[in-house]
Amino acid sequence: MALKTISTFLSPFSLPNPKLPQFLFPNKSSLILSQLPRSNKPSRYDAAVELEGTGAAAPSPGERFYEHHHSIEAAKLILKDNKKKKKDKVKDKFLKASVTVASCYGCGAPLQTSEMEDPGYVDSETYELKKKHHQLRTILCRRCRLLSHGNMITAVGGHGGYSGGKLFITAEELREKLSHLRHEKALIVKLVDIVDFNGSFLSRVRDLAGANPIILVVTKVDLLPRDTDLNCVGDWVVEATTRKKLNVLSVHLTSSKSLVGITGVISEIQKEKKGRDVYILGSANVGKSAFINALLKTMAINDPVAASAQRYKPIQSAVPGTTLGPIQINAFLGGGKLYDTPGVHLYHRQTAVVQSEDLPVLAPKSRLRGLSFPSSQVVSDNVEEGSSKVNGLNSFSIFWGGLVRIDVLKVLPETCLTFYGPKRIPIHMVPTHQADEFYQKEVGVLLTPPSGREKIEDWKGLESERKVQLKFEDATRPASDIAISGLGWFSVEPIGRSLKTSEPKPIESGGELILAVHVPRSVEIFVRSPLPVGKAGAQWYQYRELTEKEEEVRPKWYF
Ligand SMILES: Nc1nc2c(ncn2[C@@H]2O[C@H](COP(=O)(O)OP(=O)(O)OP(=O)(O)O)[C@@H](O)[C@H]2O)c(=O)[nH]1
Ligand SMILES: [Mg+2]
Repeated sequence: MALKTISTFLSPFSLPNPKLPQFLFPNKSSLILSQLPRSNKPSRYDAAVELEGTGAAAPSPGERFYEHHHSIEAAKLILKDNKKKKKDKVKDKFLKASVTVASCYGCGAPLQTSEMEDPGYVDSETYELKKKHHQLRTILCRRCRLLSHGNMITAVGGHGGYSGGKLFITAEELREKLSHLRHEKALIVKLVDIVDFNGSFLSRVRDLAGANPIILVVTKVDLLPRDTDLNCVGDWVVEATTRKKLNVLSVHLTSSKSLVGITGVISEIQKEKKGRDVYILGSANVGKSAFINALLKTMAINDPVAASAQRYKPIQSAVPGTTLGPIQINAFLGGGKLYDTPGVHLYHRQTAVVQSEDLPVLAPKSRLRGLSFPSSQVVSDNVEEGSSKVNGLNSFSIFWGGLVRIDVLKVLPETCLTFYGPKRIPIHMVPTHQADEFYQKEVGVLLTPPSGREKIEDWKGLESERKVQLKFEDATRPASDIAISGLGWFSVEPIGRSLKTSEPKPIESGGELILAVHVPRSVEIFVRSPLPVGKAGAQWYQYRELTEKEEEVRPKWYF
C-alpha cells in the first residue's frame, strides 16, 4: 500500500510540549512543584479559576487526558512523600524540588529525584540543570536508561508474582484513565501481537473506544514461520476479528523490526485522522512503543515534525510494563497528537504468573519454527524405543517448560502436535503415568520457566485443567490450534504432514481428538481455528465464501 498523504512541507522543529498544569493543593503541601513552561491555552486544572473554553484554543481531549494523568501521578507522589516525611524529616533539600509533573520521555513516568529504584528517577543535579534550561522534556529516567541497555526491570508489581516495582497498572486503572475517550473524537490504533493473538486481543476495547474508529494493527509478523503467506494470515485475522464482533476500519499486518506494513498504517492514519488525536492502545508488550518508533522512523523521511520527535522517542523493552504513563508525541505536521499508552496487564497471560527474571524467556526473539510431536528430533524422556510408534501420542504427556502440560487422551496413531513459541522454552514428553512424578522432580530444573529450584517455593503448579474435544472432518488439515495466553500455540493435526508415508487412510465421518491441558490457575487457553503458517498453511487454508454484502462490509487487510 502506498504512502499517500504524508506531507513534505517543512515546518520548524518542535519538541513535544505537554501543556503541563500548575496545581493548587488545599493542604498546603511543603513540596515545591516545578514551574514548567505553560501554554496560553487553559488547562483542565485552570477550571477552578477560569472556565474551560470551547474554541480553537481550548485544550484538546488528548491534552486533557494527558494533564489529568499527570495530575493524579503528581498527587500520588505528594501523598507518598508526605507520609515519608512524618517518619523522617526532610533529609535532602533537593527532595523538595523532586515532585514535578514533567515525565520521562521514555516511559511516561513522572520525574522524581528521591527514589532511585523507582521509575522516573533522575539525579537532582541533572534535574535542576535541565529545569533551569527548560529542558525537562529531554530527560530519560534511570530505569529507562537501564532498560535501553538491555536490563530487565519490571515496574509492575503485585499480582501473580512479579517481584519488585511499585507502579502497578491494571486493566481497570487504564480503562478509567482512558474513559473520556469514548465521549471524544479520537482515532484508535489497536495493537495485537500475532504470537499471542487471542491472549493480547483486549476484547473490550470498544468500552474504551466508544464509537471512535479503530484501526487494527497486528504486530511482530516477522516472527511467523518462514514462507508464511500473509494473505492467508490477513484473512484469518479478519475472520477472527469479525467473530469477536469488533468493527474495525482495516487490518494491517506489520513488523516494527522489518517495517513490513508500516507505510500502509501511516497512510490509513493520515486518511482517517481528520485532525483528531491518535491513540496507540493494546495490552502490555504487544509492541506499542516499538510501533511508534517504527512510525516515526518511516514518517521522518518526509515529515520534519516526525524527524524531530524521533530524538525523544518512547523506550521499548521485552519487559511487559515498560511504558508507565501516557506519552504525548508531536508526530504530525497537520495537527493532532500521537499518544503512546501504558499496556493493559491481563491476568490471564503466562507473563502474569512467572517471576520477572523469567519474563524475557517468554518473548520470542527470532522467527518461530514449529516443533512437532511425535518426531525423532524432539527430546523424549522415559519413552521406550518404538513405544510411541504403535499408538502414537496416546497415553503420553507433553510438558511445555514448566508452564503447560498436555495429556493426550484420545488421538489417531498419526496425530501430530506442533508447537509455536519461544525457542528457549524446552518441550519434554513422558508417559502420562509418570507425568506427575516427572513434573515434581523436574520443575525448575529441566522444566523451565519457572527457573531455579530454590526460587519455585511459591510456584503453585498447573492447577487448572481443561479437557478439550476437537472435532474434525478433514484429517488432512489441522483440526484446531490451542493457544496458551502469553506464550504461543500448538496446532493439532489429525494426521501429521511430517508423518505421512503414503496417502492418508480415508476417515469416513471425521472424528474426535481429546486432550487435557493443564496450566497455572489464572492462565487462559483458547481453542481457535488454526492459524495458517509456513508453506503448508497456504496449502490447507480455505478462504470462506462470502456473500456480496459480507464482501462489502468486511474490513480489508494490508501488509
Ligand atoms: N520481532 C519483533 N519484536 C517486536 C516487534 N515489536 C515489538 N517487538 C518487541 O516486543 C517487545 C515489547 O515491545 P514494546 O514496544 O516495549 O511493547 P509495549 O506494547 O510498548 O509494552 P508496554 O509498554 O510494556 O505496554 C520488545 O522486546 C520489542 O523489541 C516486532 O514487530 N517484531
Ligand atoms: Mg510501551
